[in-house]
Amino acid sequence: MTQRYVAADPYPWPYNGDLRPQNTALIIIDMQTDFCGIGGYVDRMGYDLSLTRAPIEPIQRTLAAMRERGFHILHTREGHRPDLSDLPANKRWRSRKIGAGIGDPGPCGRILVRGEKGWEIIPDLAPKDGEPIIDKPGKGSFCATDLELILRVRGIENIVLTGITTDVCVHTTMREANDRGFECLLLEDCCGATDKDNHEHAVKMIKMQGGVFGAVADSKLFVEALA
Ligand code: C5J
Repeated sequence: MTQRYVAADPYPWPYNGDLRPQNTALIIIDMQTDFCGIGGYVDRMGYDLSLTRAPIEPIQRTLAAMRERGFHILHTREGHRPDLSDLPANKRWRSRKIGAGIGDPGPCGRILVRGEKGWEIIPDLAPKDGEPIIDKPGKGSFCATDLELILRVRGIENIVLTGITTDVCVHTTMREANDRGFECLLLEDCCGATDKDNHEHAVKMIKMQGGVFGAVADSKLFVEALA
């Protein structure tokens, strides 16, 4: 086997140098209008959209490089059934408390409800035919979804994580994947949070204990390693 590594922190990734399109997936998490578009959930909560929009271009470049080389590409969307039967009462209560009630009407339709305008993935990162989209009711992409089954059926061992938000859905997904034995890499510039410090601390946490959840790199280093 030809070994291939990304110059990641705190170790060259993947740990065994087995980086191939056949065993490696890019997961793009929740790049939806609700998290990075005007009038969406994050905007309604009053956060600075430039922070959650910052990863759009780096993800576009990474996505193009990985599509070109035939890597597996998956997308996720956070959202709830229109009847809200999968929305825990405490999640709804907390979102209403901050003025952006999940399920309530807003400029982009009902907030975080499947089928609404705000719930759609932004056109800049639109999925292509054949790229699975995982609809999830929670923060982690493995909770109440068929993501693990799809990854196992495809023989995926390595996961490259991108999307928003670094400290919430991306981190939760990375932890879930790591616990299931997947070898994870987070691309720092391909993620963003509603708070800059939270983004930085979330990245730092990955690297503790020798890479407790995996490793971190930036997209330039990653794409160079694919060349
Ligand atoms: C949040 C997410 N932050 N996609 N969702 O509620 O991170």
